[in-house]
Amino acid sequence: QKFTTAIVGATGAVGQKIIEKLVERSFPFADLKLLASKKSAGKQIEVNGKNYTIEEATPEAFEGVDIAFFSAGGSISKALAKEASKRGAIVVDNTSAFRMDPDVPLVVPEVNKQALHEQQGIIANPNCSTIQMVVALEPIRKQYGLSKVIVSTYQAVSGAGAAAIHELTSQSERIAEKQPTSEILPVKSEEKHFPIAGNVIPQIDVFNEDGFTFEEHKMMNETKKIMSLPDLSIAATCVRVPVVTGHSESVYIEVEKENVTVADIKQLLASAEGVTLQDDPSEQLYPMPYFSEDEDAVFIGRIRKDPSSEYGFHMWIVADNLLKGAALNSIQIAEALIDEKIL
Ligand code: 11C
Repeated sequence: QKFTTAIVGATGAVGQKIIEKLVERSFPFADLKLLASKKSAGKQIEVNGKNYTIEEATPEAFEGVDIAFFSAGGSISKALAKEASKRGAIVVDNTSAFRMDPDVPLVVPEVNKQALHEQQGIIANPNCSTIQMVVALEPIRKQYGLSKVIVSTYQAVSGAGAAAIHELTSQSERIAEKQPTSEILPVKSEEKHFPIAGNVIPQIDVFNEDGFTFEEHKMMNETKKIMSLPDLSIAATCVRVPVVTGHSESVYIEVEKENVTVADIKQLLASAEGVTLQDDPSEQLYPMPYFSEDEDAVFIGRIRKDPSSEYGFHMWIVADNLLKGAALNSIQIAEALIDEKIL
């Protein structure tokens, strides 16, 4: 069976990766509808040797569509996702528009594939920094329980879009001048902007009244929802670093069982779905974003026992934020919908 597949935001960074991955993974698409804003309508994109014309994303464009990947920003998803599902499509939404809606499953297939059976037309793809963390935490939770998570992120600029990538690369070329123009980071709509080349910025998205940013809230709330752990003790600090692609995370966890060793955790993660263990200090083997680009796996290393907590462990988690953090996870959701005979 083949499926009429739409991609909303086909010209964007994630949209392009979705197209690449659909082809690479031989996703069974029959017709492909590439949708974008009016500005991009009429442009041609070649997919697997065939030319497709971009159409404007309108409610009517979803007639006959079986599955629609949305990656064009929250306001487009809010305007069109329900229109698509009303016309019979299952929507996999890559924005934060519906993630915390109790009627919308928030899915990372390695963790909570079963939640897909509760779908009512829209499935949310989590935030990139959340996805890579829960892939690492779920096997540990299953085996040893999980009571606490403290995460600090080192997030690549591609998470903030093509303009942020340009800001980093153009500032890097002129780093000696120390007079960079900054218009995008940390948040385009904010009053102040700061250089990212030669800097780290402890702000991703806007601040909440409690002093945490929206990105930090996403990590905390989405993790609880995906892992079905509403009472999990979790806190996040999200930081932008001068890396183009690949989010890194320093994660402290506490397990519930006694006498768990580093060797136990390494053994568990070595065979965990979606994980590549890179952990050998004697060989200087640990994950780095430079080497995670274009890779599907979530890389884990630097696993250590906490010196003062019987239940505490530290680890370092890296993944390509545009792939497992976005395009790849969306397609894995669609593949799981087919496997589970929902699509
Ligand atoms: C970043 N995590 O790195 C953000 C990008 O909610 O899907 C992803 C935003 C989202 O800036």
